[in-house]
Amino acid sequence: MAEIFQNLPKVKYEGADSKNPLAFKYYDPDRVILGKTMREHLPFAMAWWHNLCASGSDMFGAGTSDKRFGAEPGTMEHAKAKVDAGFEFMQKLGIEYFCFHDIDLVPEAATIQETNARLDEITDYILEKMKGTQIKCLWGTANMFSNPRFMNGAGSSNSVDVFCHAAAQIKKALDCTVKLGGRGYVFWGGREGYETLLNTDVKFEQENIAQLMKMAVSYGRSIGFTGDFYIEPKPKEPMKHQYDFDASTAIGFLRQYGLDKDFKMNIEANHATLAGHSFQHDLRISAINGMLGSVDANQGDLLLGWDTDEFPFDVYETTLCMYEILKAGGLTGGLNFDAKNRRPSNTHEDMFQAFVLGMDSFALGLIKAAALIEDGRIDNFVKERYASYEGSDIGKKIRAGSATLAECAAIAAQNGAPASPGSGKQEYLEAVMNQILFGRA
Ligand code: XUL
Ligand code: CO
Repeated sequence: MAEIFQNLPKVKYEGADSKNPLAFKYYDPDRVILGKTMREHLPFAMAWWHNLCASGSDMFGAGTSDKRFGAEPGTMEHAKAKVDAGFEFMQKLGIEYFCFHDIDLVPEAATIQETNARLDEITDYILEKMKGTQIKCLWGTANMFSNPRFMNGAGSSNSVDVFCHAAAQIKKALDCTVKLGGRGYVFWGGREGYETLLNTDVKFEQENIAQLMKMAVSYGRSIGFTGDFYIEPKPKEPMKHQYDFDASTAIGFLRQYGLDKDFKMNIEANHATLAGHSFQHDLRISAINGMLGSVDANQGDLLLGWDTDEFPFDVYETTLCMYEILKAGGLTGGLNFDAKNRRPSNTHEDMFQAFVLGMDSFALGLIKAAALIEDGRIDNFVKERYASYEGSDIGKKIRAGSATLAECAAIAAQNGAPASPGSGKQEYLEAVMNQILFGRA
């Protein structure tokens, strides 16, 4: 097999003093942090779509980067060249997982049968490539948003024919995910929403989305899929309003329709910020509900109102993300770089450097999150902040769910005006964060 990324070496850990742009400064896969190796803490994944398919085109101009990998786009030869490129890329970066949509793998054909035959061929090819490597599938999904048939949604479409087409795609994408040993299966409802309520029956649409998910669970389990299904919340873009607005909304939806045992969240940083939350917020909401499954690890630009899918460089954010993940006991999924190079960063070397940046940002975030936990000042402060509950009989009863309103009222009357609940000490805690992050200057 001819080398595709010639002159781009295997990326190694060289340490924080290295100035080699193609070396890791912080990601040292075998380094042990809080009892596990960095490799175990950080199951990094490559997104097939951004890394191997997207050439940087936008609504104002054509692509700027060459993703032909020596073959003509739109052919099966190109589909295989992308597999070759992807595997060489992952092996050179030491990435152990990949994520895909059905039509990232092969060009869609005129009929379902023909597209499925192409998917059979390419997944055979991928399976062959996986042999003798550490590379595994993190999750698969069906693209139910690009083709014009999905203009009014997939599960939420007004057309039953479109609904059935979506079902066919999910069925095959699940087959492919199971064949490749995927840990998870994602639903991102890009077109599951509305532009105007004037033409939309929200209840009808949400019930249909739930039905489609139930069918997927029942089919997936019938073919031996034991992993998690994920909802990836996003509030808007491409639709004006998307039903899976944020983690809270998606969790409520799953519970309403009895899907919460089979589904978890796939939280994407830039989706959380589009919903007006921090990344940490949606991670925390998922974790406290036992539904933090996987993460799409990217970063948005808060000056822009859309999904920029940047490679993460903000270590404050990666630290808070890894803090949530460590506190939740780790991920059953992984950290998928649903991220793309900026359009002017258009060389193959830029693809490598983007992953070096992303992986190092998360490695540093992990190191710093572990340091925050070991330092203990933040945890102790939070524990102390709620101590009045543990420290009183009525507090214990409230926590146990056995107190009544009348009892609380009697205690309030007996105690008189409450003492100050105490300072929130936000500035002190932010200073602790900075001290842990930057240490000695
Ligand atoms: C879109 C997005 C998707 C999902 C998979 O914003 O994040 O790429 O991750 O469909
Ligand atoms: Co995503």
